[in-house]
Amino acid sequence: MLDGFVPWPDDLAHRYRERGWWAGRTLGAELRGWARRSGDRTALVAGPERWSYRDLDHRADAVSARLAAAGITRGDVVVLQLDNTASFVAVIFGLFRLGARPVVALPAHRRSEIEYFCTATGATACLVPEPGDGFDHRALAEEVREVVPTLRTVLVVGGPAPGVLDVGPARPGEPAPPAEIDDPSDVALLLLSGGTTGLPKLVPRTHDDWSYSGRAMAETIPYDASTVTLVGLPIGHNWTLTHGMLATFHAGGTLVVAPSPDPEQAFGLVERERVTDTGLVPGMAMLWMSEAEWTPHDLSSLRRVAIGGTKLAEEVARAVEPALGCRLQQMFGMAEGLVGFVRDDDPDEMRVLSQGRPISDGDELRVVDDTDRDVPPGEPGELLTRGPYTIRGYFDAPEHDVRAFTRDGYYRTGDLVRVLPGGFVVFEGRVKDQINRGGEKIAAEEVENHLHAHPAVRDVLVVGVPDRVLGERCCACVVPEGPPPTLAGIREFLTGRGLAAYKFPDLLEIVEEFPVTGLGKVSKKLLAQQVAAGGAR
Ligand code: J2J
Repeated sequence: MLDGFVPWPDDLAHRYRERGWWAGRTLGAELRGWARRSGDRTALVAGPERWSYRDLDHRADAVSARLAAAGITRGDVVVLQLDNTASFVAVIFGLFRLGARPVVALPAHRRSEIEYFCTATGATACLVPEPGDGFDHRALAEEVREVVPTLRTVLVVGGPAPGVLDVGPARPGEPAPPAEIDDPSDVALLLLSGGTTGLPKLVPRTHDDWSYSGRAMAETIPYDASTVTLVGLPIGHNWTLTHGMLATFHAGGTLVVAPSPDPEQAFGLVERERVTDTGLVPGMAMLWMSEAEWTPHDLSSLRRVAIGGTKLAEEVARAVEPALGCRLQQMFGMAEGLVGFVRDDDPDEMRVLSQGRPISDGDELRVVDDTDRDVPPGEPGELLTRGPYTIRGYFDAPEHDVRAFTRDGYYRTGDLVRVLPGGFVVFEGRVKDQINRGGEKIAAEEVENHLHAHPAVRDVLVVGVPDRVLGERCCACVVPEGPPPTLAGIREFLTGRGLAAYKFPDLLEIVEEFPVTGLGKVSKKLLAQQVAAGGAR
């Protein structure tokens, strides 16, 4: 078992197994089962690659053997920073088989994040993409290796070439893969939390619980062997990995991986592969809707478009079905676990107004006020949740867990919601110190900590500003020290600090001081309101 993992209490674990939610199979074993069941069917399409379930199964074994030959062993933590490719899928299943746990990083992450993931977990290896998107991930990982003693191995993932981790099937004479791990209650991978603190927290997910989340999605949406899902958002997000990859494989469908969800890339694939399902953040859904009007591509295979990650405005929600000619599937979720969506046959008003209902009978939801008392039904409050695929603690973060979980194990989501009759959840806002920029989550404190080191910054607060397309943009409100910094200067400074660019402020407000509440406490809420109203000066 991974040190720093908080298991479910025995009685609940027992219940989850008894109900069949935890199937008792590792993800490596699941893949073997899928290959037995759907061997020749197409599991995966990505760029020039088109793999059957059997191909994927063989490649996962070959990758497991090659990782072992490169010195990566069971129990190791490995930072996986790959883009949307077939290789990603072969490698993650290779790691599952080997029992090495990936920290699923995003290609956008830079030194600040990668170094932290390695240090926090004692990672022994970084797996990076071949150069191609104008950034040298290998050089970055090598830099990190200089300063993180546990990090022994940096491997580029790609084709058969010296020093590159090949994802092709085993060649004659190659060593057999090591024995496969067989404990489904162990941690399979570490996802990244949206974060509310200076350093992002890691989310340990077990084979049992994570696999179940994908299976529960496949069963409730429902997906079947005719399902063809398209993943265009970064594949390293829990959403794309579960609603896209795992749920599709559980159903025996086909996963199509696109480099981006942009209509220019995606529409041709929808037509060619007869895509039935995809997931989009609201801003991208709006782009799909406007491009769908004149595209020469045939989108008629689409059955539903799942939209989530950040709140979908009601007027956009109402326009989705006429514009795209398929079902709107509002969806919510979190790397920590709980996922919900509206079903195809839910009442129209709920499909438009709510973000859906949980996928499992095992999901327990409470809505509470700021003293942790349940609010009356239908009233807004903070959403707390626990269940068969919601973590009981972050990785190695006992002090943070005291705040992030209740004593009886509910995760405090930081989301303000109302739960309507029928269990439909409506997202109303947030109590957590986070900016949701088009579905990408930014912990304000993380950016503030970096900006505190800027010589022209005496004090800084980072707040979200409403935005029609992204939902929110990121605004740095700076009390300057001497001549005020510029936005370009701040962004350059953060580049130098090795922060991922999606966290950079979009806006800069120079202020003399921050607004305070009646009790004299600095108020981010007031500051955000002032900025939104057209300036905080
Ligand atoms: C408002 N806020 C939402 C929605 C998520 C499926 C779907 C999404 C995620 C995800 C995921 C929202 N309306 N429809 O992991 O499996 C905000 C909430 C939530 C946070 C989690 C999945 N859907 N959110 O977005 O870990 O604030 O997961 O707590 O990135 O996104 O973010 P993340």
